[in-house]
Amino acid sequence: MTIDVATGISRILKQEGVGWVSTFPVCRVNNALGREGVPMLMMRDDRYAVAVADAFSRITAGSRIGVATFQGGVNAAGMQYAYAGMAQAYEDGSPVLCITDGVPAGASGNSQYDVASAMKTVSKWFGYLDRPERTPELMRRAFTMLRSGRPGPVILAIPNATATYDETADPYRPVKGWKSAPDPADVRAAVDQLLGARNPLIYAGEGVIYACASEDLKALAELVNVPVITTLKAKGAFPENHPLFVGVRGDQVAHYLNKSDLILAIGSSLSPGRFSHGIPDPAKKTIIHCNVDELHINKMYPTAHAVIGDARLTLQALRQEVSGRTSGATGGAGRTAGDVAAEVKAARDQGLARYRQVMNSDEKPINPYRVYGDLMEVLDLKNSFVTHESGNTRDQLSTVFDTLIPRGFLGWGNVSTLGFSLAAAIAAKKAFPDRSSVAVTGEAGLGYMFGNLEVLLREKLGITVVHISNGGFAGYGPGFWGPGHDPFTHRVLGPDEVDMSKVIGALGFHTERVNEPAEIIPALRRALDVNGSGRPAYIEFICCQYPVYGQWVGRGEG
Ligand SMILES: Cc1ncc(C[n+]2csc(CCOP(=O)(O)OP(=O)(O)O)c2C)c(N)n1
Ligand SMILES: [Mg+2]
Repeated sequence: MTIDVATGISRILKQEGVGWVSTFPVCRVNNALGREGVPMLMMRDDRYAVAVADAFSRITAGSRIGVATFQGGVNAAGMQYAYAGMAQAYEDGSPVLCITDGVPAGASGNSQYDVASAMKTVSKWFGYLDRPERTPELMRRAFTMLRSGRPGPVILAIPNATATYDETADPYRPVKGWKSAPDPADVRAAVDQLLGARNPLIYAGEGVIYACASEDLKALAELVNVPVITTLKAKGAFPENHPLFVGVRGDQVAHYLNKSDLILAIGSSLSPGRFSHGIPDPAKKTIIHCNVDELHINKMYPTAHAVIGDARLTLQALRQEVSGRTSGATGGAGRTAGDVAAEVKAARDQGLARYRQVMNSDEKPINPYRVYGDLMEVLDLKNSFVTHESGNTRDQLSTVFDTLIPRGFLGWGNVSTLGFSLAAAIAAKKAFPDRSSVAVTGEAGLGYMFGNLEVLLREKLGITVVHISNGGFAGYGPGFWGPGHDPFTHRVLGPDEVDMSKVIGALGFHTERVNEPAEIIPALRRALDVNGSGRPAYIEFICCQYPVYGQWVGRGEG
């Protein structure tokens, strides 16, 4: 049967289990999506269209692929605006599918902006559908890239959505996606080193989440009795109430990174200088780098041993190798046992003491840590979603927020594009409608969100935006003063001058403005309650400008 390309793409997306597509008009496949019954979540700008789909892929660990469409072609206004979203997805390694209009045959070189070369800089793979009958082939290839290997965005440009082809000539079958297991010799070498180390540390990255390997990570850590840190993006890959969990950020994490003689990195790129830890004194440590491909091996630090393969298959192989060598006795399988858990607890207690104190603070304006502590009290941490913004909320929450399930908290941002928290909270609501979904932001993130707040009302997305309202941009560094602070670009209108709860309330959100620490919990409860009936909420907490202590270990500028 003869169909057009846009219809073919819509049907293939349905075959691939895509339940909805986020978009900002116009894109020439959109009407076919509508006709074929694929719901569209219409955002209010192209960057957010990409960001919501990107976040959906992240939150579902790639098990459900987020798809975005936006305008491209000769008039690539949408694509140029979407570029920020794609660049972020590329930098963070998110398997999102972006579909856009391609430059039609005969029009190449017409515009100043060259679509193909721009798209290639922000994608794992860029496909250009130059003949209609290649629709199934390019979609197969796209889903192969999305479901196999190192995750990253795939972009498909459609130059002629109305061109037709015979749907029966090359029938589409969904793509499974494939994994690879590591070389057994590399596994043996890694275990030799691991069991011989005095102070090994597991450094877990987001690859653990994409491989659905949290249970395997826990089992390996317990088997070898080794403490665990996770990256910001992997926050929640390891249960944060586990006795071997050191942290994501904070003095105790720095302490363990410094004292370790061996780092077993799994599912992390080990890229320092952004919002992740570098490895101090790398020449004095043995770095075992387990990764899904070779891109990150020997990057920044010399890798002593690489173990290339899927994180789950790698963790299972490491476990099997360790178990095969020992009687399986607990307490360190081949290593001197020591009281690892007691040491971790002491280091955490010491590192977290100053935060635990302010999490109970009655000071006014409210201490932001008090909001985070109360948020933990109100939420069911096994059935909720929280995310941070760029700014202090990232560094503060990643230090203290206890995450008990994978993606109970979404850490994000190798590049931390302001405003992403709203996209993440929307995607979480779409992925897990029964979970409370909360975005915690400062005023800069809020500024990016404004145009898109209408979407929550239109789509009845019951999420809560928590605003740590402190009237300023902290910049990088300790907070609102000292090195890293930018005094000339700090001040914006604060809570004394603008009542954001009135502004956003006028849109139709449930809003509150909270000055009293004792009112934090009741206000959060009311917000989550109205969310239950599909109404979004915004709570403005009038907060003090409170410092962020400590650093990402070995981070560079920016
Ligand atoms: C798109 C984008 N542009 C610039 C930045 C740099 N940046 C990071 S945080 C920040 C200001 C954050 O201020 P606010 O939201 O008030 O949070 P606070 O510093 O008070 O915690 C800026 C400009 C960024 N992360 N993303
Ligand atoms: Mg602020």
